[in-house]
Amino acid sequence: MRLKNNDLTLYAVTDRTWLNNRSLAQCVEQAIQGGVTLVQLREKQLEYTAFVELANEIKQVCHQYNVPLIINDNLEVAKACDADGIHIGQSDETLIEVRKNWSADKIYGVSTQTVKQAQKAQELGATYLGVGAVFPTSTKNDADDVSLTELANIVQAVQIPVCAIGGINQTNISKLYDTGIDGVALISEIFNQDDIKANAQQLTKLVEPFK
Ligand code: TZP
Ligand code: MG
Repeated sequence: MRLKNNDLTLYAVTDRTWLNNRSLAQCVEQAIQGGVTLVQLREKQLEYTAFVELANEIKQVCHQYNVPLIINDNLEVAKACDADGIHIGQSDETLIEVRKNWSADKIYGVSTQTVKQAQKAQELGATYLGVGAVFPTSTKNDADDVSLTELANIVQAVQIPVCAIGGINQTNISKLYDTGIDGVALISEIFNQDDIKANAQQLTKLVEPFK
């Protein structure tokens, strides 16, 4: 599945911290039913076999709703489950290496924090950029800060779509309306919820200005 227009609007990045007796597949399905447009499976600890198994399960849910699945930072897993794309950070395997070892028609997302990094990622064939952390977050301890001015500058400097990430919630999301981004990537605001679907439905109204 390719990245379609508006797929970055409400981007859910997974975290199993808040499952509360639910499976990740159930949580992802509720998020999609609430209006999530893109899913990234982000697993920092899982070993290969368990990661592939989970990825296959999550892909089945995503594809049932025509939502692309992106794998965070693990090309072997992305290939094994035939995901729709991969998301890499600045300290991960380079975009050049990753693109060399996978199909050209896959989605390649890259985390960037500066205009220079953003321009380079675009030049090397990134499909979209994730920029952040735009607000304080307790989900990723080593996240760098990106000002809203730098975020807007990045949007201006590239032609590929850009989403913001980091500490975004229903209260602060409107601060991003003037930056020109195509959408938001959320972890805790999607998954740290008792009613993931109802909350995502609320979020879909708040992301309308990004379309
Ligand atoms: N990259 C930059 S900030 C961040 C990542 C993965 C964490 C975002 O999580 P949350 O819960 O939406 O603040
Ligand atoms: Mg990474």
